[in-house]
Amino acid sequence: MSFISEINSPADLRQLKVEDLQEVADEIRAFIIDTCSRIGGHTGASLGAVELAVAMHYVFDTPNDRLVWDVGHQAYAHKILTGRRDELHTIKQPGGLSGFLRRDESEYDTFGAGHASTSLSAALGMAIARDLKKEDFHVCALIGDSSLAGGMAMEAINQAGHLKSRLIVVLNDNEMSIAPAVGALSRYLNRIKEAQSYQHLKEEIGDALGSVPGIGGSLRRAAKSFKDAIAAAVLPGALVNELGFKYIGYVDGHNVPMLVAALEEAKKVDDGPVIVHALTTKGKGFPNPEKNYYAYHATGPFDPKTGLPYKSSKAAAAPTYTKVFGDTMCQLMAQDEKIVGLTAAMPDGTGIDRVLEEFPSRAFDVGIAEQHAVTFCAGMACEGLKPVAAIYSTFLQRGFDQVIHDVCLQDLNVTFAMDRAGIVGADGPTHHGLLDIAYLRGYPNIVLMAPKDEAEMRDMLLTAIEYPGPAALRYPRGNGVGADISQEPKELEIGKGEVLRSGKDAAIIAYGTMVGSAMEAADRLASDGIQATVVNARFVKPLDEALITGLAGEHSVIVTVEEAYLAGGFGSAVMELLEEHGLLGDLTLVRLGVPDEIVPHGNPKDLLAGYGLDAKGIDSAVRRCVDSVSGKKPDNKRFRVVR
Ligand SMILES: Cc1ncc(C[n+]2csc(CCOP(=O)(O)OP(=O)(O)O)c2C)c(N)n1
Repeated sequence: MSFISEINSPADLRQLKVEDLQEVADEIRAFIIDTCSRIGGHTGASLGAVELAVAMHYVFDTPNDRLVWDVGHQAYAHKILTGRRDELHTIKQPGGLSGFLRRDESEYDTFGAGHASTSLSAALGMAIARDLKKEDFHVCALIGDSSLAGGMAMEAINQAGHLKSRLIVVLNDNEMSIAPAVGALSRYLNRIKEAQSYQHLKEEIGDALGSVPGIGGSLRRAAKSFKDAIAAAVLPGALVNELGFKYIGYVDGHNVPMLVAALEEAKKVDDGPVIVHALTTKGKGFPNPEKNYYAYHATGPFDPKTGLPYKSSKAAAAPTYTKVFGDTMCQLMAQDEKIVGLTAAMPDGTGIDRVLEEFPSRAFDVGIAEQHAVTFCAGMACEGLKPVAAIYSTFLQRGFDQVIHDVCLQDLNVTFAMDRAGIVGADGPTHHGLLDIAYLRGYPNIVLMAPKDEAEMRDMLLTAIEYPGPAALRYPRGNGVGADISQEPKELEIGKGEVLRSGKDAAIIAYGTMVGSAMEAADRLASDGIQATVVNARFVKPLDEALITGLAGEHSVIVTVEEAYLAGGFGSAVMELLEEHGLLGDLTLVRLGVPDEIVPHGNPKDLLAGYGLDAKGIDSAVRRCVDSVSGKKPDNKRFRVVR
């Protein structure tokens, strides 16, 4: 490591000669492979952007010039170059570096991200602020080819071309999203590449035709005009120039001197936005000859020599919720041809990959386009289909207005399968799915539910599909609890909870993932003579009104538990219901959930325990309330007690 051990900031990098930069990139690549082989991470995405990071920090005077990375998952080389080399081994680890970019982590992280397609809007905002303040620096956004197809990026391109502000966009084109890139834009980018190759060939072909004896001249003229028409249709000019962008490219995105030259050219464009089209290979240098594109995007720990993942020594766990969802979709789609399945660029993450394979005409990957995905489903529902949109809880935030305006307002039969609901772990604040209850609960028509285990998830999926209006189910990342999933899915009665055990001292009403912990807490309490009722709420909308008001009549302590933000969440819904019925008077109501703070990345179990969202935490909350009510110990105000 002759170069990178000496690079503690981009200023150090800029001391080097251009000829040395390829070596710097090679060292960084080796460093990333070594680090990720031990701890995993966004290995492939970051390996593909090493040379881009080196060239950008070399050409631009960072942090004075602003670099904006889209998503930020591919920016490990950027972290290494900006003073975080020695901490890279902590990336995504509890207390360690974020897996994405954060303004509070480094002055070089000019804009925080984690969700896709935001970079162009943010960069354009910075460029306009610069112009208004009459300052002078470059703003350069790096965006992947799939994120470029996201609605926000398209909207930003539209405005950037119109404003004519100085802005540099580097397109990191690897023809990949997490899965292979989809959509017409991706085809268009390929056609640009083909057209450019054609430009190089054109003269040669023309010469060859011209040499045909007798008719060569006219053949050549005809071919030239025909081919020029094709070229005009596909060269970047047709889209990019018309929209006010200059175009530089394409360039080999793994050739640092070439990238440096292209970016230097881009810096000279002072009358509007310019796009530098760099071709890269995702997972460049990854030590596995077998191309596995999912593994290339992000990996767990792997053998740095073979690239093969280390085998887990853990006993075979229950299947993941994701897998059970995908399998159940296939089962239900085989029985009902009106059901269609959809993902927004997360086929493997949502289990829709199997659906795409088995039902290619009734399954869609729309790309990074959650807003479109929701309204696309609404349209299909208008025509009598039963669309199921499998979108992570955090990414459905993008489609909020579409859920409200296009689906709920029109009471359409669309099912939202929200994977990764709750605390997701290493991906952290941008990816935790803690808000969906709050953002979906406030509008009429939608049914909201959460299963206690993977078997109930199958029932809920069928229930949601058969419900004639909008319905959403939330379920967590990771393995199920090992429930028996051999039974056929059955429809559940909408708005009916399930009493799992009865006790006189307190009632614990749990939603989704928290049901298991509530049952465990009840066992612990029972061993000390405290008898708790445990309810699996199943639905937050509509709530089981009869059951919950009944519980309030029979218990002086009610504890609600949810893996979500408290504000606007499940407990709030229960509190509102009790308030409407005038039942809060003598009741001690405690809501357990996530308080009003940013939840960091970390081990989900530990994070949940920290918020008292495990058996121990629920046990101690109930115990304190029961003691306080019985006058044994005064309440210490740790809980929000409503009297
Ligand atoms: C709104 C949103 N939807 C989905 C994702 C999940 N996601 C993270 S990276 C990624 C692929 C991005 O592809 P591209 O922009 O081409 O960059 P690459 O990873 O190929 O460098 C996806 C779909 C996300 N981060 N944000």
